Amino acid sequence: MASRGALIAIEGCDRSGKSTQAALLVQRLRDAGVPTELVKFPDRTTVIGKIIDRHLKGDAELDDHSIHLLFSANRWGFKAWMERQQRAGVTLVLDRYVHSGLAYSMARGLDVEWCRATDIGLPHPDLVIYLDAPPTVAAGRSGYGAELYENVELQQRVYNAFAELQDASWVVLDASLPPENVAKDVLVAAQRCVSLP
Ligand code: DGP
Repeated sequence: MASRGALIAIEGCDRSGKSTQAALLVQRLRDAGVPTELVKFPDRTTVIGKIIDRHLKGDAELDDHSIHLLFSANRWGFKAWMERQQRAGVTLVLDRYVHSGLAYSMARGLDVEWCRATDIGLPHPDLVIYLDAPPTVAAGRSGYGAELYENVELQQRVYNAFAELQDASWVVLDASLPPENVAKDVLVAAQRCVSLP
């Protein structure tokens, strides 16, 4: 029987380089023969994900508690699939996960314990890699400002919330460095829970 696949969450503020790093990590693990899948949250293709997408594009106004619940529900929609993959020995690299759910809702002023409750029961990440990019660095990157939460004031609050959520188990990387350097450190960190041949 295959040994259980790992769950690696890559977290950070908008434009901190998560999607680039998540894709690179998936590629490097696959190249090393580790069965790996990428999961991006929010997944905008599901029924709930489509509502989230409209909200982020300013096309569907939802209050902060409702949107928090929808982001959480979007993750719940993948619980059974994630568990099946892990049981089959597939490692999952998550581009955002439950800590994004907390940080963005905290930044909008919601109670952290209320927010945490909605994700209780989802699979726990084996590793959280946090890409630390101060909002002023991220704001200079291409495409910034296209969606609802992409403004420096809110991103500063998200950044502060991530700082509050961090614990000693997180691997915190300086995301203002060139992507190749960050990628090397991401791969080293991943080896805490994935053994490479
Ligand atoms: P992304 O597709 O990774 O750029 O995420 C879209 C936006 O949604 C981004 O501004 C971060 C925000 N976001 C991601 N996950 C969550 C979540 O679980 N809760 C809330 N409130 N916002 C989230």
